[in-house]
Amino acid sequence: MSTRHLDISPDVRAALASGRPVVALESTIITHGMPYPHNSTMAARVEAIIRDEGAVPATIAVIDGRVKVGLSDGERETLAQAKDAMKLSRADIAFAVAQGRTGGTTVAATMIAAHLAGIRVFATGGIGGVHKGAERSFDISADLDELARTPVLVVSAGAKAILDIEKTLEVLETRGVPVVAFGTDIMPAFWSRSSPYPAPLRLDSAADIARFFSARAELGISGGMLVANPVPEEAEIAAETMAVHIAAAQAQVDKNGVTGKAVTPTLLARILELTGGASLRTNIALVENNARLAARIAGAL
Ligand code: PSU
Ligand code: MN
Repeated sequence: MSTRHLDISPDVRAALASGRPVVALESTIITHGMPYPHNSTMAARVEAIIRDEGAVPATIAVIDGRVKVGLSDGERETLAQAKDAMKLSRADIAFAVAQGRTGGTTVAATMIAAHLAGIRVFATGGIGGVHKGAERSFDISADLDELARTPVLVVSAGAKAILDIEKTLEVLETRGVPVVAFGTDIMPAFWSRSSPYPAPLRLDSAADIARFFSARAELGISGGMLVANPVPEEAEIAAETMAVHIAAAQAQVDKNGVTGKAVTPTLLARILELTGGASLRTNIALVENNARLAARIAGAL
């Protein structure tokens, strides 16, 4: 393991050296998850929220072959406007490094870079997981494998409701990834606060989550864990409303033969259209909410 391909920003480096809390942020949500300029304002807001909570944000991306841990305002804006950015996961982050390319890092690739830099807490919107129809398509996100192997705590709003949440929970359990719902007994479903599935574990404070994470490490249990933080009530879209749009978006993806990396961004973009922008507002609200909790957990650690 070497950090020779990493550029850690001065403020992130200083925070890590002095043991102050740092929260990693992904960038596929910037390059592929939201349209410009919403992606740009979201990315800046989320960083500000983390600073307000007394932690230092470290947005992670690959720019011209360098793994950036902590972006300048200019770099963040360049990424938000980039038209040819790759979507980088475990399989291809090193490709982008070797070829001098630029890309947004998924949950999996962000975990890899965060761990290399020594960051333990990471906030995102929703993780990738087992797609609906995976029994035919075999489409299971590399995020799940990464959670099983890399010791980073990921705060999300659950698995995106475009996924098969039940199968996603099964895979996480098999791979030994704890799923902790924050302040609820029910697994949240990204745009909605609830799903038909009970949460595997529940904790009600950032300090309790930090203690759980530390206990895992002390027991020598490898890998990361997932915190599922329900979207704030005022930003929620009812699960029944979302189900209709998700089904329509999924049908279109199936009909058009969309596969691989393109599936998640295509579904998200179609759902944005179908909800007339409401899904985007909710997505932004839940990312902000996750950043706040992640900063508190990082503080508690
Ligand atoms: N959550 C969002 N928007 C996104 C993603 C998550 O609110 O764009 C991204 C994350 O980067 C996640 C990726 O890791 O989608 C999953 O992609 P795939 O299903 O192809 O593994
Ligand atoms: Mn996939």
